[in-house]
Amino acid sequence: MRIEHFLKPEDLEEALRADVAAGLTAEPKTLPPKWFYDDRGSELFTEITRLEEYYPTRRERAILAARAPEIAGLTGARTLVELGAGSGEKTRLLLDALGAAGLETYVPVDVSGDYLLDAAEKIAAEYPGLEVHPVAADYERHLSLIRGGPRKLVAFLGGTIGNMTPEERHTFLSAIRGTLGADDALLIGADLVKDEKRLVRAYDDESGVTAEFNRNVLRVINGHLDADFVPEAFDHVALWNPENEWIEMRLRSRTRQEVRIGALDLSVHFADGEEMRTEISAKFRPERLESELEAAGYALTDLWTDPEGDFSLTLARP
Ligand code: AVJ
Repeated sequence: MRIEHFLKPEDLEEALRADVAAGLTAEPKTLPPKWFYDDRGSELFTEITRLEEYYPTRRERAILAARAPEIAGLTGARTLVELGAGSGEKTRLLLDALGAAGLETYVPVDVSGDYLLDAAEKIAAEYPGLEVHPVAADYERHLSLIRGGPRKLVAFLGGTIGNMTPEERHTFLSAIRGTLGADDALLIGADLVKDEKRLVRAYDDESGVTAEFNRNVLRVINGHLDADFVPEAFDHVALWNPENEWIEMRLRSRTRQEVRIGALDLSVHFADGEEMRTEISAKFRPERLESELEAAGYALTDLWTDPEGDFSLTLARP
């Protein structure tokens, strides 16, 4: 199997350098969540999805298990383009249903080439007759390059849309819209606004896995940019931001400290207790999903939730 590459390893390193340089010299400091996911970060995220407190993954899986055949019937998709292709259990629910309804091609898109090829080869082996075309790309930058014939379904699952600000969502949804024809559709998984205690617990679990996941971004920077962050010198913080209706993860410096980023020739000062934002995870109301989709040129045609009303799956069309 061949991967189509729009991203070279150097491009990723360059993007990391630019993000870290900008984020650590900003006031307040920030780091984008996309850099959590090296091998260790991806393992930690998988562990998170199994935590009792972290409901989104199992809720989304329940919705897909119940609705995949309906989605197949409504879209009649011949190509599935999956942005940020995950490890696959949820993908398989979609592939099973779409496959029975005439799916021909699966295009998993992800930044991490190695992982992607592995996952794609497994799927190709399990679904004989399905064409699998993995694409290594940054779906925020290379959307227009991603192919897919007529009747395509673009899926963006997992609630990852919550990592974007409203402005970023508008840009992203509009860019996808630009690649869709009249018979195409967009499927989005989004977490819903709910009781604050449950939300915070989901991002600050008892066993500290999310805290380790959060600190992992510092290890990624150490490894790739010759930095000397001491991850243990930062506390994990998760809080609900009610104005923006998003969860924020932060790292709070336990002391006054200097960190050296060798590859950027940069020294960064942290005050005692200084907080650096590492992720937003927006939670939605159905009205908001509908209005944002409309503003980006779609009609929301279906919105499903799990029986508890925790998570949503939305089908939208041009
Ligand atoms: C993979 C982005 C959907 O926002 O819930 C899990 C990442 N962060 N715990 C989320 C995450 C902390 C997750 N997404």
